[in-house]
Amino acid sequence: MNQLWHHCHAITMAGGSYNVIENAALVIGDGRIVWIGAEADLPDDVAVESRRDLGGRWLTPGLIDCHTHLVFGGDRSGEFEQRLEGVDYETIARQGGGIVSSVRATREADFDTLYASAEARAQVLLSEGVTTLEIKSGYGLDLESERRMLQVARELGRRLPVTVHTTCLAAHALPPEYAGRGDDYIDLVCETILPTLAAEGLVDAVDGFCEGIAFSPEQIRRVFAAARGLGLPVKLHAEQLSHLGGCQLAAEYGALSADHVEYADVDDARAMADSGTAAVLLPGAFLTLREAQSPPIAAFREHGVPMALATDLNPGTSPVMSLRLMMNLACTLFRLTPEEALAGVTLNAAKALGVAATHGSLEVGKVADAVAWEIGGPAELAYWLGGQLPVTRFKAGAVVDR
Ligand code: DI6
Ligand code: FE
Repeated sequence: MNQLWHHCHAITMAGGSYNVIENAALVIGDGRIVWIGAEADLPDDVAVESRRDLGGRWLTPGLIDCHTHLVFGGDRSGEFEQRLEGVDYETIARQGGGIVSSVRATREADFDTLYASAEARAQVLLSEGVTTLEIKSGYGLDLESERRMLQVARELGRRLPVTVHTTCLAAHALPPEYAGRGDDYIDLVCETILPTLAAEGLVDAVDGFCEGIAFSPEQIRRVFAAARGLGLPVKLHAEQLSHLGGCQLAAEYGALSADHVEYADVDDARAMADSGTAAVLLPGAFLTLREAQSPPIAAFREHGVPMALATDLNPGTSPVMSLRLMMNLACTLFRLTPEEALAGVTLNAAKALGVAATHGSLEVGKVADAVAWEIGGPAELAYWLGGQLPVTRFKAGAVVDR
C-alpha cells in the first residue's frame, strides 16, 4: 500500500532546522513516512503502488497551531474601538469587559452556534496549511459551558481533516458569580470541572492564566497539582503583562509550554530549558496590545529553549486567523529568523503539544502530515505579510484539499 511522493524539495525540519533535501522523494505507508531522501537514492526494492508528482513544489511538515481559543461566542470589536481610544486591556477587564464579556456570550450560545462559528475560523487556519490545532476552553468558566466548548473542539477534530488537541483552561478568569472568591473558584476547577471533564475524555492538557487580572502562582499551583493527580500535562499563560513567576512554576511541573512570556527573564529561560518546557510566542497578542516588552529571545536561544509560535486566536487580544502571518510578525517584531519561525509552527509547536515523537518534521516513522507549497524557497513562508499561498495539504498521507 506504499505511495511514492516525488519531484519536490523537502524542508524536513529534522532537528528544528530546514535540512532541505532537493529533488526529494518520500515513501508513505500506513499514513507514515517510510522513507525520505533524494529521489536519485531511492532504493530499487521499495514496492510502490501509486506515485504522486508534486510538480517541483516545496514540501514542509503540516503546520501546527499550538495555542488557540477559537471556540467562543460573540466578538469584541467594540473593545477594539475602546482600546483605540486609549483604554487599556487591564482597565477593560476590571470594568467587566474583556474575557468576562466573551464568557457571557459563550454561555448563551448553544452547541450548534458555537460549532458553526468555530468551524468557520478553523477552516481559515486549515486553508493555509494547518494540520494540527490546539483549542482551549476558558470562556465557559462553569462545568456545563466548559464542557460544551471542549465538545465543540472535539467535534471539529472529528468533522474536519485536522488533529485537534483540547486544553482545559477553566482557570482563565474569575467568573462574575465568584467575584471576590478566587480560591473558591479554584476549588471548583480542581474538585469538579477538571476531574469531570477529564473523565469524559475531553481534556488532553490543562492550562491557566497566571496574571494580576487572573490567578496567582499559588492558585495555579493548585490547578497544576490537580492536573498531575489526573495524569494530565500542563501549560501556562505566563509573564504576559508582568513577571509573577509563572515560568518557574511551569518548569517545576514539567509543563509542555509557557506561553506569551514577554516578561520572562534569563533565569526563567534556564529553568524552562532544564524542564524541557517550550516557549510559545504569540506575536498577534503582542501586536494587538501594543506591548513594548519583547520575549527574551536571546536567552531562549542561548539556553536551547524550543520556541514555538501560535495565533492565540481569541476574540480579545489576538483576533488572528493566520499562522503564516505570525511567522512574519515573529521575524519582524521579535527578530526570529525565517528558519526559527518555521520551526516554531512545526517541530517546536509539536513539542509544545507533547507530540514531537510523531509530528512536526518529515522523518522516517512520523505521521505523513505535510504541505506542498508553490514557493521559490523556505524563507518565502515567513516573508509574505499575510495573504494566501496556494497549498496542498496531506493528512496521514492523504490529500485533503486541492
Ligand atoms: N491571554 C490572552 O492573550 C488571552 N487569554 C489569556 O490568558 C486573552 C483572552 C481574551 O482577552 O479573551
Ligand atoms: Fe491565550
